[in-house]
Amino acid sequence: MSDTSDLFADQAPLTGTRTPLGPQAVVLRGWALPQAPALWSALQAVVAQAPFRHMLTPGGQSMSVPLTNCGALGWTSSRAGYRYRPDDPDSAQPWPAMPPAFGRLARDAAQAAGFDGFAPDACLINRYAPATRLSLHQDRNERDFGWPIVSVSLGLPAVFLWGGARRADRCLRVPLFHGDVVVWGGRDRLRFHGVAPIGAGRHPMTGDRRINLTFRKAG
Ligand code: MD3
Ligand code: FE
Repeated sequence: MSDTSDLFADQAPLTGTRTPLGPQAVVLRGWALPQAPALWSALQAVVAQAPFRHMLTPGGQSMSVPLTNCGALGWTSSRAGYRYRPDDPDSAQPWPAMPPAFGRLARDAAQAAGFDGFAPDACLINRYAPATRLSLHQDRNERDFGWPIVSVSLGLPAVFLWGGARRADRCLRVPLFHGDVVVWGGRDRLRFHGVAPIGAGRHPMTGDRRINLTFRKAG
């Protein structure tokens, strides 16, 4: 487990810049920084209603990254497979509503990246502890791949792995910091991607965690 505090040193001068990852994928550096405290407090209300939990993979393993959802639909994994559902399987209640600050940020970031009219109905929330990772995968459980995905990083930094159309394609390693927003759409929507093991560290807002919000139009 590497210490990533050195990564923080490079963060401030990047704020406000754009890092293109592909023809239709871009990192908006620090885009969410002004909203971060509001996002954090809205998140506390979401997790009070729908706590983070380790879901089972279709193969029966416990996922190392605990997750929860808000919005009309939530992404779930179980022995039966991956699917979006309107209810939290743990409580049998609807997922918490999408906080207005979440929906606005996702719409505005999508627009800034050239995708007008993005109205996400699902927000998947991943929580990473140091040493946890997300292995290479594609996101293909959504109905219409024409809509982009918007991701917001909070807390500890991560190295995002950005691959190609095939699993074996080489990955670009992209550092993502607190407040960074990434928008992926069009031809880049089905690329393989993952998250390298999180390094040890402490962030003033999240403690020793990284939180990632991913906004999707799933239904
Ligand atoms: C690129 N989450 O939940 S963010 C996921 O940081 C996921 O928690 C990562 O991959 C995380 O599925 C990466 C965003 C992300 C989401 C969907 C994508 C990147 C994507 C779909 C296509 C290409
Ligand atoms: Fe993904």
